[in-house]
Amino acid sequence: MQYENLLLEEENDILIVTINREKALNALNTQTMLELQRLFADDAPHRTYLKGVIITGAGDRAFVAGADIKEFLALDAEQGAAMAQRGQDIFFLIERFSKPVVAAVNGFALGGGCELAMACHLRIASETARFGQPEVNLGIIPGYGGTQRLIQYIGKTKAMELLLTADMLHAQDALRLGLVNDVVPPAEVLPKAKALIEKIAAKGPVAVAKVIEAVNAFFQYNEDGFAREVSEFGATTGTDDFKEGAAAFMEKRAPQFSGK
Ligand code: CO8
Repeated sequence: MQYENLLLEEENDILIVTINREKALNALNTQTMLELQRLFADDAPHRTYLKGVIITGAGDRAFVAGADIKEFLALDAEQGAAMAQRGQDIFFLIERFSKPVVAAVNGFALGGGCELAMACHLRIASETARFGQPEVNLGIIPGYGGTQRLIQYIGKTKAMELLLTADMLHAQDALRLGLVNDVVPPAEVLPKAKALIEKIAAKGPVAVAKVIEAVNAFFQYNEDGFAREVSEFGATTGTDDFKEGAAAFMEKRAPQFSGK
């Protein structure tokens, strides 16, 4: 299969997927999301020999700096909700993949980027990584599962603070809070992610798949929360606040929100 925005390479039966839009800090545009969908729905499941998958970002600045803000400027509420639903469905494919999926977080993991990392089973962060859900800066809320998975990983207290303030976490704080599995120097991120997958590859493959299913099942009661996130995301995309927040980002200025 052909991919434009994903670089795929296999090394020792580990699939390394690089989100390759370095100039836009690897922001997830529609094409990239479609390619992630194709990869996890139609391609990777047929590579039955794989030990696991690593997802990382091109360059040394960003894992993924979010959904591509330039693409969703003109969305109305209905289109916004539909886009959030599609994104959630794609991230569920990753979360439910039967082999371990490790995020190798090499820089900013913001908004949809933090949500992508959280949909992976494990996260190895570079010392330079930064995590956050800055959507409120734009006048919207997370739409790819961030309001649900952030609570699952770090608890309601800190999740509420990060979602409301848009503050970013340094890698060591992400480790302390349980958002990531390990923090290593930048050059060690990929080797560490590979070593983790190699370790798991020595275990029983059926058992590994069943652990993933069983752990995911613990959170099923939260699925209403995901649906609520979709509808609330849709509601925020239709607002003047979002138009102003997104315009301010593009014009590199502070937003003046009207609350409408
Ligand atoms: N989308 C599009 N372009 C982006 C994004 C993004 N999320 N992030 C960065 N870029 C672009 C910048 O516009 C800039 O492009 P250009 O060179 O053409 O001006 C380039 O990448 C480099 O960025 P900066 O110049 O801003 O680099 P800095 O080092 O000054 O800042 C930051 C780095 C702090 C990461 C900054 O780029 C930033 O704040 N980015 C936006 C982060 C953000 O708000 N992310 C959340 C987006 S919303 C989201 O993810 C919602 C998910 C759910 C969506 C549901 C369906 C629609």
